[in-house]
Amino acid sequence: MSFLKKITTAAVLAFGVTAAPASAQELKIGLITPPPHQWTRSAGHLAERLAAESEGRLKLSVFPAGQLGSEAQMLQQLQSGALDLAFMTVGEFANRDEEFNILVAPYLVETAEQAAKLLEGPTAAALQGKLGKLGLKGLGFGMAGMRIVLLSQPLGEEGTVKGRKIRTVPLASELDFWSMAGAAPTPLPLPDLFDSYANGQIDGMQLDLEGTFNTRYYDYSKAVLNSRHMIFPMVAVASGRKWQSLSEADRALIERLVAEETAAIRAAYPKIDADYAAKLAGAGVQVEEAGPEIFGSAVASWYETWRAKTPRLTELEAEAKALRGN
Ligand code: 3HB
Repeated sequence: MSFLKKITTAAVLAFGVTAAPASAQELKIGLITPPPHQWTRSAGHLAERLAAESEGRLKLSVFPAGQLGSEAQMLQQLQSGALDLAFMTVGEFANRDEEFNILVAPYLVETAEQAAKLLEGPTAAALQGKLGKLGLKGLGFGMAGMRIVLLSQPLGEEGTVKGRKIRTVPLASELDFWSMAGAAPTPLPLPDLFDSYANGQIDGMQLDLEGTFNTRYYDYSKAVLNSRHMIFPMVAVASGRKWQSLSEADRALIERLVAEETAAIRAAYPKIDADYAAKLAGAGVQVEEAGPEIFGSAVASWYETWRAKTPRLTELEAEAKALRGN
């Protein structure tokens, strides 16, 4: 073997580089979640599978932690074709189409298993069908863990979140819910959350067990309340513009692999929630059970308002009721 060939072989072994065909197409996926988050791991897994199954023709680069900007900016990039794929929260969709708000209705379901099933149901499919008018191609729903509440100070005597400044996702229905609970909702996207909490600009947040452990929000919290009060869907989308330019075979491949990835995410979250509950317990964090009473009368008020605003909510409630079996 020539010296040059030896060096090249060594480099390939060292960096695991496989020669991409000359026609390799570069695709980008954007997310706001940090590297340890399941959505980011799943995006990495999708990249590996796309490379393998397209035999190196499709190369997907992953941009986590809001590297490409906020979700509002990512949505614009998807619409212009500057970004190819994204795993997004429902925030930006809800801001453009009121019906997406219903996915975060309080206490729709009781478990992450039921949340996964709800996101496989007809109402979720109907909402996915509406993404086309936003210049996107919907590729399926993933999810994160059930929502919990963290507070920098314990619940007071009255046992509610009233009067606290609480971080929400920038989403009308969540703002409404917290206002109805007598709190002061403060919309903050995930990448901006740590500094605001650590600096005391907010008194609490709604998040999930995964983020609580990975970002060590428990260090700043006197109460970690396992309220499981909402589900938290993820929407996998492609740029509609980019989609048009792909070959039929590539579209079919991407569609299949993203559907498999989102299905794996939905299936994984019951265990992810349980694993992070165990990790928090292992770190000595006391996670308390908390029921809807911590929100005062917000649940009833929220349904009254949002049933009138979005008739489709009633359909989703019926699906959820059947899943809960109560
Ligand atoms: C959030 O609370 O903003 C959030 C949480 C996730 C994933 C994405 C966003 O687990």
